[in-house]
Amino acid sequence: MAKKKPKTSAKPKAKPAKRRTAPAKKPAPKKAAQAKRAAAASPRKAAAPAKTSIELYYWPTPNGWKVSIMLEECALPYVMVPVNIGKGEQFEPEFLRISPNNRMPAIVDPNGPGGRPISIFESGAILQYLGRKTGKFYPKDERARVAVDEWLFWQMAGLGPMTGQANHFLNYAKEGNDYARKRYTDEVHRLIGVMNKRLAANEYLAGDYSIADMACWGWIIGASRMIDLGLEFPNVKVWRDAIGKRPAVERGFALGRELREQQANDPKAQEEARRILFGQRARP
Ligand SMILES: N[C@@H](CCC(=O)N[C@@H](CS)C(=O)NCC(=O)O)C(=O)O
Repeated sequence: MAKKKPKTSAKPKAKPAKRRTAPAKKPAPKKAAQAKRAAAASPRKAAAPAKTSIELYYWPTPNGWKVSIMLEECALPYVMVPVNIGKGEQFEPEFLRISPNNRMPAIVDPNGPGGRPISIFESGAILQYLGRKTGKFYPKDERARVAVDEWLFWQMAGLGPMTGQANHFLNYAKEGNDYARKRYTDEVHRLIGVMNKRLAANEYLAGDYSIADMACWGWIIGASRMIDLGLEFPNVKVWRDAIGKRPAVERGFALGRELREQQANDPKAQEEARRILFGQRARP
């Protein structure tokens, strides 16, 4: 992950000023390299004043894109802190203090409730928080908000996990797993069918364009590799393409792409990533 100490921790009582002090243990060259990487990935944000920038702990995946897209849509200043999950950076104690589930994305907002820092893990919780904070893409009206929550939770509990499992069995654990492969690809097919019906009479999943659409979009990009949307689910294809053309979505989707590509082109790094990501059990 981040080769720097997070500016804040999950402990809400510590003073922000203290948390911003440079960590003595961290070697300066690594910090500089990381800052350079983050700046290269997102020059506009890197220039934002440190005191107001949200830290986005991130790796370019469908769950990461949800938050990079929301930050871009809201034009919030942020700094991207790479968490290389293929190298195991999600297990570093500094990151676990923010995200105890050893999963990215996570954010640290120096201007949280009451003007104090707050850290948040779980992409759905982050989207809701940013929606409440900015008043954007998450309606205040209770009925409209419930509709957004329905589709957001549908993604969190259904589309995301099922597509993730289907991808695992299709691409990483093919041998002798016919049952699992069928079970998860069927379920992805069913879920996208539900979405296709919803989008037959609605431009977006829940009223206006919202965090529910942002949450689903990256997963539909992934599912597009398994299913021919144009052939089977044309409404989802129209929705996917329209959202993909939004400039903020293009920027959020591009964030850190080069980091992922480096890894994809390195067979050794891929092997290490599989060893780290698969077969995780509780740690002491
Ligand atoms: N429910 C979590 C899921 C996050 C998640 O699964 N992140 C993956 C990458 S897409 C991760 O960090 N994996 C690291 C690991 O498996 O150790 C969320 O929506 O934030």
